[in-house]
Amino acid sequence: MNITRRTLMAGASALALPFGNAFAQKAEFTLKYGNNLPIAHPMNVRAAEMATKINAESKGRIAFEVYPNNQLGNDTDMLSQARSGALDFFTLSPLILGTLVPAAQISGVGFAFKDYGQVWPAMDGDLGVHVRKQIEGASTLFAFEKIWDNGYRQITTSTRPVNQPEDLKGMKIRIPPSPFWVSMFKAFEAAPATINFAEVYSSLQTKVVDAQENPLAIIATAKLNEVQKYCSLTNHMWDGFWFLGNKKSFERLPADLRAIVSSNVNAAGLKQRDDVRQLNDNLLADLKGKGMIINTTNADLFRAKLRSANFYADWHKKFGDEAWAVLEKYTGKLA
Ligand code: X2X
Repeated sequence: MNITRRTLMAGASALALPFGNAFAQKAEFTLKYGNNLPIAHPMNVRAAEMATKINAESKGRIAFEVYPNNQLGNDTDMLSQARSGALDFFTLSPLILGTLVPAAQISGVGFAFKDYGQVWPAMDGDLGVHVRKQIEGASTLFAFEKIWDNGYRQITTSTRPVNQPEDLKGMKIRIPPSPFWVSMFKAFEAAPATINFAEVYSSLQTKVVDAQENPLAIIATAKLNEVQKYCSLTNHMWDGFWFLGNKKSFERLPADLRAIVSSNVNAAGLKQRDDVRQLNDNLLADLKGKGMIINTTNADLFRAKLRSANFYADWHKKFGDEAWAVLEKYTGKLA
């Protein structure tokens, strides 16, 4: 199904919330999945489709319910709900998951993946296996094989464009709650503030912070262009969303139902990747048309700044030689 930008923006608003609970009354298992993204984002368009497929393929034995857009609370709230089993599934950036499983942050190393030709072989290959093993070993959670996409992150501000690293000096920039993100923007000598995504729009609107960084699909679907003037294409990191499950909740399902959920979550993830890439590749004109001033940047300058701040060497030490070697197997030498 080829999702055009217009269909995406229009179609999602027709989705009833939470999606998928038409079957709740007679289902044996009601499964709740929460996320932090706007309804119009490809994550929720594909999640709604996935819920319908799971409910139908299980012949109504499962009622898979989707709670989008921070309906169940912010990322910090939903992570603790998923850990306790109050929430069955939750999609979360590997870097925010780093607050619980530090090793998971390795996929977000700044300027590591040159392009998607390096991202998917790593995340569907040995790096993904390594991270998923760490998640299962260190928490009550597991991650499905196919990570969902967020995209390459860009910096937006209400004050000035970011043309080179020096422009970040002292900049009050919002970043997601993650030790990795803090260290990266401290290496740029910015003034990072960790704020959950649920509070980003209001924090920018009230000038608690002057900047934030996200892929274009999120800037557009969360309407951040309404409170941000400049968009600087830094592509400073690739980011994804592990589709996390509570191990105990998932094990309560019989094997045939676990198989239906797994195959549909992974299949939806692959479709969502295509949608996100298509959207991220085609939103520039849209955002320009909405008044954003867009500039490109030279990644080598930002990479050099991170190197001079020992960012790569420090995180190499934190992740360890073995994990770093797995990363560099896909990215080439980083420091
Ligand atoms: O919090 C963010 O910036 C977001 C929406 O990209 C993530 O979930 C990491």
